[in-house]
Amino acid sequence: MIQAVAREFADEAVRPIAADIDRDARFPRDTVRRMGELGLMGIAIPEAYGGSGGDTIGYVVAVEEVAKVCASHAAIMSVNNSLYCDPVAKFGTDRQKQRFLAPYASGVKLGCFSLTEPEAGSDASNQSTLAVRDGDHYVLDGRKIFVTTGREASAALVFAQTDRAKGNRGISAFLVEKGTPGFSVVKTEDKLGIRASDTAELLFERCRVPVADRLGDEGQGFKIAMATLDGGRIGIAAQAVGIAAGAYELSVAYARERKSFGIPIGQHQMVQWMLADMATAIEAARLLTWRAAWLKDTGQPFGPAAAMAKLYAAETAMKVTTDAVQVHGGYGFIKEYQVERYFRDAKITQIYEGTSQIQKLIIARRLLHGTSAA
Ligand code: COS
Repeated sequence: MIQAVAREFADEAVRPIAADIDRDARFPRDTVRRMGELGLMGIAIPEAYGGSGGDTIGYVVAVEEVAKVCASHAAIMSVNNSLYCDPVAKFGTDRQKQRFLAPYASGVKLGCFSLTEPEAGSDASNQSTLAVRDGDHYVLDGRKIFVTTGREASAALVFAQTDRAKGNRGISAFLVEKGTPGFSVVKTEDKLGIRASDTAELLFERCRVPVADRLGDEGQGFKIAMATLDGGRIGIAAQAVGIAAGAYELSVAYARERKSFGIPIGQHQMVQWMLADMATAIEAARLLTWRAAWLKDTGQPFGPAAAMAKLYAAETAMKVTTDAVQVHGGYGFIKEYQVERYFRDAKITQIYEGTSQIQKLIIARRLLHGTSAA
């Protein structure tokens, strides 16, 4: 049912605007609000906290349907569901959930996740942002970059050092609302892909955050970030599957209709070869994604499975969209045919929420430490 809702919404409401919002780098406020009304912004969050009471499987099938049509909408959806609502639901106090979860899981407000810094990308524990305790507050100072939905969000989950000497065990997590003095958005990036989703730089200058708004214990922040990204990567895998599937569908349609040497190009073996490879890789990526989602839903360890799904799906999205442009030939290179948007959107799935290289590192570490890859 969730899949059908997402598919119908994406076809009817998103498809007509997808090219325009990409071209103009325009955040799609109306359709994002409608995603909230349809229950797509907090799919796996309990209904008591504004969510849909679904599960991770429901979440990934919905993300795939939306990404098939517009990867920007899928990115906005994925960040709110997995990187913001999920950790607040998992680590928040009841009071925090009332204020920082219910309006977000229902999509009335948007949340974002703010970990990355100029010197802390893949090396995520190398945080410079400081949170210094001052009575019943912390004072935050620092700069965060590449924050998806950073400009549009009403609250950010922010990671900062509370005790630099303790390294990753000295990082803590904070929920900070927009409008808090000292918290500002200083830049929005102009990007290659997912152009309708905003990617912002956030600045914290003597920003006072109540101790009550710290998520989890002091020093637990890095583990919260890592556990959150484990789940987030399943959503990005689903986004990558959707991007690949969308480009593949365009390619099949084009291969049926475009003629060369007197026959539809789909009858040429070299085109068939590309389409068959695309379909096979997409199916494999989808199954890895569903498997990771199922492991999460059934309470089993899922980090390496999520890394495998994200790695394979992202590489598949890049390969499939590259071949999809190739199937379209010169028409694939021009904006009118849409497929170039999928090609540009695919690239970020190999980078954000851990590059493909970081996914390999996570998978290899688990293998070498002798535990199951699941
Ligand atoms: N869940 C819970 N805890 C985890 C964890 C996970 N998935 N992964 C690591 N941890 C814990 C470890 O158990 C360790 O705890 P102790 O210090 O108590 O032993 C701690 O975190 C540090 O782990 P580790 O030594 O593995 O950290 P590293 O600095 O080597 O970093 C990687 C590990 C590279 C995997 C991590 O930094 C990473 O994921 N980087 C990519 C970040 C990313 O995805 N950025 C995108 C941001 S969103 S666009």
